[in-house]
Amino acid sequence: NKELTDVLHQLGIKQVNPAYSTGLAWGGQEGRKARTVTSPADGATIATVNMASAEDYDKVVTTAQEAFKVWRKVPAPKRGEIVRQIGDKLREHKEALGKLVSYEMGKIYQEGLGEVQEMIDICDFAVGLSRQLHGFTMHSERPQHRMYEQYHPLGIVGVISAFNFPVAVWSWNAMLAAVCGDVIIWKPSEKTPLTGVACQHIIREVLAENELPEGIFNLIIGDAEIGSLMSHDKRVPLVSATGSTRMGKKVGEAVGARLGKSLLELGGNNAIILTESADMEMALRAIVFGAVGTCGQRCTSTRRLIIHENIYEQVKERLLKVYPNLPIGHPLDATTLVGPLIDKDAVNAFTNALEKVQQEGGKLLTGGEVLSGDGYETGTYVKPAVVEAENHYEMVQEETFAPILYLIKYSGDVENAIELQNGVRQGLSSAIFSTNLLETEAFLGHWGSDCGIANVNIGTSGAEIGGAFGGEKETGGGRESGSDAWRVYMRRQTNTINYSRELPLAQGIKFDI
Ligand code: UN1
Repeated sequence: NKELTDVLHQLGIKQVNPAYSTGLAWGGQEGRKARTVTSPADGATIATVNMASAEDYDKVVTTAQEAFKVWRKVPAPKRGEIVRQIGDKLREHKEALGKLVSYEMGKIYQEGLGEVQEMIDICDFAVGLSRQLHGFTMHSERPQHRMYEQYHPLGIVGVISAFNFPVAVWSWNAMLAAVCGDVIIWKPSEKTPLTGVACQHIIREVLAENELPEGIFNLIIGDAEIGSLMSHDKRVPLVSATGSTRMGKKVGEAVGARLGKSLLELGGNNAIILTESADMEMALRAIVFGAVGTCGQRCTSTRRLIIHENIYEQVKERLLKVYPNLPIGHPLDATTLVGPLIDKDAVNAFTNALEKVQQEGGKLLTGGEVLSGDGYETGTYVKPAVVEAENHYEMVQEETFAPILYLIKYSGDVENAIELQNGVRQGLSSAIFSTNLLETEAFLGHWGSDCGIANVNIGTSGAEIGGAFGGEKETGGGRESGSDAWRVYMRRQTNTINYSRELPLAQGIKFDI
């Protein structure tokens, strides 16, 4: 595959079939499990990757600990300067990296580019932030005393990322952590390690040019075993994990048992509410992008549509016109809007969910087929599905990481729709399409949406990096990327300074010796 070879070359990955293990050792095969990475787009082998062993993990942690001793002493704005250089290199490699994301993960090229843009954006954000790691100052109750707080680097931040955003979610964590003075150990999904290797190449160059140790940003390619080592490891004060609720519970429990910090960004079951006053043209684009974009594999993907009964038939009709004509195909083909699912397991999850929801009484209106034939030989391409369902169905309560959109009817007041929208275990993203202020404010009010993200006249997916990203309930409660999400990557210290010659005690306590 000439195109892939060119892309890998541009990204500094010299061999097409390399054997990578860790960002530090790039070791050989001895004692390591090998994994063949194939593209969901055409099934071609991208690389054979050696998975890290427990010893590799240990080596990475030791190297990161050493690097931390250097990095934490670098002034924060100077750390920002390194992140600025990383952002510049990402700009240089945007097309190549976007292509690799698209080819390895299966999202369309436009979304691959979008993902790299998200990385560039968080770099810019982190550069500014590096001069704004602010704490408060307070007035002391004691005379000639001063109180203030400081934020200090935490140490090693473990990042476990998922296949669906193979590089962007790591960058949200890594770039903030880096300006905060932390060092990072990144375990990308074993399904998409090559994009991780490509990023590590970019970072290595920047670190070398600045004579900084590579252990500031570490990459470790491994399976759940490495994730478990990291979660139990006291040397890793913060573990940030993105993925399924099942995985997040394991990480949260292990980190919690040692009273470490975890930042969890887990499953979503995101809904769009369509009220009678919705602008239908706008809503339609948002719904389709949210439901079939990234082939339904975003944690923010639109999974449920809660529609007022008076416009229900109209919405259904419009969707049934659009869905059968969606261009499904190779993600690097410019006309494609729907690429493949990540692998056959994902296809099985898709078909099983459709089968089960129909047993529960759901009605499949369109889609659901696994495509075969020319261009679809991998068996990873499916036709996005629309299903009439009820909110309480077991399958509707689950997050199926595939393009299934459940249509749910509501009647009466918008509060009924909000109740349905909140009536799931997850709480990541939510949206309302309405031009009625009373409805939109009810949705945003304190008895409105219970999600971490609540949008008006915008879909559930495609958040900007400037806001804090994450959600409530089984979504895990963590917040990444913008706003003040940086605070979790630092340890907080309250300082009280006495500049008098007395030693008064707080609360007026008398204690004379
Ligand atoms: C994810 O799917 O884990 O808001 C992240 C969005 C993207 C990020 C999704 N900016 O859809």
